[in-house]
Amino acid sequence: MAIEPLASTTPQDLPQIKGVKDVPYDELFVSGHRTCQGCESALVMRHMVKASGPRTIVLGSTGCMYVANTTYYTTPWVVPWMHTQLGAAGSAALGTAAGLKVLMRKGKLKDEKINVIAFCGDGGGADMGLGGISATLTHKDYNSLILLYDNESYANTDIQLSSQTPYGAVTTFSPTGSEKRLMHTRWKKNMPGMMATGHPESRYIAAGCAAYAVDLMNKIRRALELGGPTFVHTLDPCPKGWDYHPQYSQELGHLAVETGIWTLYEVIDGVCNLTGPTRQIAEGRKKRKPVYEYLKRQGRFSHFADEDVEHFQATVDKMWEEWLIPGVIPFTIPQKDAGLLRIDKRAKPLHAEAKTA
Ligand SMILES: Cc1ncc(C[n+]2csc(CCOP(=O)(O)OP(=O)(O)O)c2C)c(N)n1
Ligand code: SF4
Ligand SMILES: [Mg+2]
Repeated sequence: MAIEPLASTTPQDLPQIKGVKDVPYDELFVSGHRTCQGCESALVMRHMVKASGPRTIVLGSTGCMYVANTTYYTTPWVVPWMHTQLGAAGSAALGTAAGLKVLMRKGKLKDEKINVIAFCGDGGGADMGLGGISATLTHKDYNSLILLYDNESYANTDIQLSSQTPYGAVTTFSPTGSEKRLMHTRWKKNMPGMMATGHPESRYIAAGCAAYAVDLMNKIRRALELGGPTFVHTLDPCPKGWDYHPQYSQELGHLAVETGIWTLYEVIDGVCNLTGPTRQIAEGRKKRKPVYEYLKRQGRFSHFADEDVEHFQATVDKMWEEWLIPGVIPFTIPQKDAGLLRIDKRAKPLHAEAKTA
């Protein structure tokens, strides 16, 4: 017997959600998973398919959102779902979108809009699968959304360090010790900013957070409506990896944005719009909270000394005060009145400095 799509959502039509009353009733990611209590990545999955509706195919890279969501004989996915290899979200998205297009052109599938969403974690997307995602974002003839859910570690294999792990955080690969308080001192890689600046064929790149559910669902919808290859990056509090009580997940999502550590924005056809509290902060309508408010709530930062908090704060201040677009594009203008294209002649290449030292 043919299974009819759910009637309450019009598959082709994904209007922007104006308020909670507009949020679709249908749940397409339901019970039957084993994610931890308070797992925000699971909430991202739920919001993602709620926003995209039933005519969606989801492809998932290895990680918590694969393993915990596919226990033998159970699944929370109401939409078609397929596992793909850890670094393969980009190629799975492109291959599926291309396959659908061919089948429709040959008349083997009804010609209709089917949303293709491939998700990956920060390990799978920002580290291992970066090249594949980048390649997919250049193929403008194929419609797909890549969603990177970022819990700031390789969580599924017991919280290892990734390029998205924040400065100084404890992971199983970066424990604190008496010899070395901070094992990890690299700043988080700016994945959505990098995708936005480097991929002119992608019409839509965004950064969101499940704590701002309507904002996130609208970003998913806009990506799918604009079409072509698109990318959304979410910051997802993870009680196990970040070491806090599960009841605080939403609060930590809010604090990440309110302290300016995580920025909410979307880049549509090369135009950047800050959204939610990020926009209010940038416009001076809201004051940025001190980063300590966020750091002190998580066990992974409990070894921080005052100087570590100060360094964290100073780096976030720099993102907001010196970057070309606050919290988004990490270029600075060398001389305030010089215009964008003039190169600061005082800047020497690093090797030149090494020679004179
Ligand atoms: C090629 C490959 N290397 C290593 C693994 C083991 N592995 C499975 S899940 C995982 C962690 C993935 O981290 P991330 O993408 O951030 O997703 P998360 O687990 O945090 O949800 C690793 C290393 C694998 N499945 N495949
Ligand atoms: S370890 Fe973190 S990301 Fe994984 S299921 Fe638990 S809360 Fe979610
Ligand atoms: Mg991860």
